[in-house]
Amino acid sequence: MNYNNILFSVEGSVAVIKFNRPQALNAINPDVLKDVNAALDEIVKNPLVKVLVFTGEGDKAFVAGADIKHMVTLTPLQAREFGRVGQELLFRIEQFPMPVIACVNGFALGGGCEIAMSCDFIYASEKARFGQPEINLGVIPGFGGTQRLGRRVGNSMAKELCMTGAIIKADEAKNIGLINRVFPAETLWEETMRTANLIASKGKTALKGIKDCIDRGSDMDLINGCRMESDAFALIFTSPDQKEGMSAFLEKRTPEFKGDLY
Ligand code: DAK
Repeated sequence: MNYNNILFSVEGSVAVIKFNRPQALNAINPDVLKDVNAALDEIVKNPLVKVLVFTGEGDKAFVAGADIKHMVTLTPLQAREFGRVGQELLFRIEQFPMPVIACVNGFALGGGCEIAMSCDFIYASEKARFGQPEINLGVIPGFGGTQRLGRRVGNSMAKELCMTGAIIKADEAKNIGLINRVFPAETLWEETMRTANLIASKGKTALKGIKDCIDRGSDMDLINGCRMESDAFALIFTSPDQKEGMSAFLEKRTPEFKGDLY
């Protein structure tokens, strides 16, 4: 399928969605949301894909937010619909049945920071900048920023960032726990793909189990979370990956994971 607002590719077992409106610093409008949803549809139909990476085209931005030119004239009902569609997409990314990495190459502001936070983890270049500057436009975050930021960095830090609209550098984002790692701009892509390919060499069923257990467990008490983990653990014993992984260890060879319960 051809896309106007993203670049979509599959490199081995890794799918890459690149936001591609560099003239507007990859700002998000409804057409971008449609393109991303369509690419996600393609990925779920492709059994070879095991990891998804989001990044931005150009050397300046991941996504500089929702498109202000689009939003300025919205009626309240249109604004609610834009927010609803965006939030649904971010839930979809968060619950996507494979690991999702945000490779943040520049500005990740507003909706861009929110998209990155819906990914499983964030790698960033030293040039990356993060923030929820909606307050400077007289509005509040609308794609889940008031909810996900506090879950990542604690409510008081989230309040400070959302209330000041401050734009922070990658090393500060790492210090507060918003992102996992910072790399020089020249090596960010290579390092991201190295991790993506490493993860893609693991078993798809076990990867999905880890993602589900960590995400669902964070809303549970410890006992129920551990019970859920036991059930997920048991389920993996119906996958050929469990036999393959354990047999390969005992036979002193590299496992070849092919199983897919999902
Ligand atoms: N939207 C549209 N265009 C944008 C943009 C954006 N978010 N960010 C940048 N651009 C455009 C600029 O207008 C400029 O276009 P031209 O003037 O050349 O036509 C071009 O990209 C280059 O930007 P600059 O010339 O400004 O570049 P600088 O290096 O000087 O500055 C900057 C870079 C990232 C600091 C600056 O562009 C900036 O402050 N951008 C806005 C960042 C921002 O405020 N982001 C948050 C947007 S609000 C909701 C749903 C969602 C949301 C809210 C509610 N519901 C409906 C419930 C989400 C809101 C947001 O994300």
